[in-house]
Amino acid sequence: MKSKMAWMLFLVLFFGLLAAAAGPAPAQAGPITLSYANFPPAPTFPCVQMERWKNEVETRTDGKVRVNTFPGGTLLGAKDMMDGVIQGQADIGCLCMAYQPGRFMITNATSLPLGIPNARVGSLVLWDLYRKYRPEAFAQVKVLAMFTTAPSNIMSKTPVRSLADIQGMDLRASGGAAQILAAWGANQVGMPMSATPEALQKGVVKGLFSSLEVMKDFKYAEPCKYVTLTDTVIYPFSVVMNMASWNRLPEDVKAVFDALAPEQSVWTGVYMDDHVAVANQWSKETQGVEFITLSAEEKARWNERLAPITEQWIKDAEANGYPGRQIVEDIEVLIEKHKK
Ligand code: 3IO
Repeated sequence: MKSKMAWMLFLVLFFGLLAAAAGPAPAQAGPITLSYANFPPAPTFPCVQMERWKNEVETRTDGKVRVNTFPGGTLLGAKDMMDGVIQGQADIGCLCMAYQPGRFMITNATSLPLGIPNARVGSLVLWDLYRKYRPEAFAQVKVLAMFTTAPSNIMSKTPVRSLADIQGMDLRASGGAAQILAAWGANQVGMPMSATPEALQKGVVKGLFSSLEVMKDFKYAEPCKYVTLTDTVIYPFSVVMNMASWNRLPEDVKAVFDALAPEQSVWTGVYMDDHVAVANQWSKETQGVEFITLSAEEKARWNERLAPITEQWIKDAEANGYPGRQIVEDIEVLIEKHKK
């Protein structure tokens, strides 16, 4: 009798330890909970698309998945996003690829001055480019969406009506957009969007170069009473997921995320284009912002300065082992395709 009890105790302990060593059971009782990090404040477009993705996922999985969102850099900051997600500090993160230009060579080619007309087209082009090349830069993560801003324009405290006005002006941008500012003769100051309100406020910069919805969402229309319309160059974004977190998901949830990826990309582009229109009207009507259009001759001078940028990028890309010319041609073809 006694030995039977001891034997049972042994069995219980043995299998108990075995179970503990194997880790938690894969079938969870409650919902699967995922953290989603974002760098700018909640009212801005990267966070608006994040909340939309969260709602779609929670609805389409019938509550099987819960997404906890962290806007404003509360979980990961602008430049820590990719590595933070790779290391598992967040399950999901939204990042602007322009903040690490060399790291995302292929996808950042969308921020060459190739004439992407709006965020809807930009997002479709970027998504297709990603799907064609499957860049090594994303080998350690699962990509959940890719989208772009609308083309960039100059927002400034003093008016920029000609190339002469912009010479040496301290203007904030990042990545491909920063190169374009430099080509126009501005003193480009590189920093993420999330650092810009303070830089503007302290006078470290006299303006910025980005998509115009920020005039409303960051209230830049208060210090920046002038917009110079250049409609040049987008900023590319991606949403990435930690690979182990992805691998842990059940197949039906993976299918929901995969189906949502291209939809989310276009949704964000369309939201951005619509929101730029809203912000422009708000800037003009309630903030007294002047919108400056360059004459055709003046715009030709600005464009002339940009002519060498793409050829130089192709050279650099090919020197680094990327099919630079093919990438540029693909982007040009995709722009025409998605414009229709
Ligand atoms: C951007 C980044 C964060 C929040 C709103 C935004 N609108 C446009 C951008 C593009 C960008 O990343 C940048 O740095 O200009």
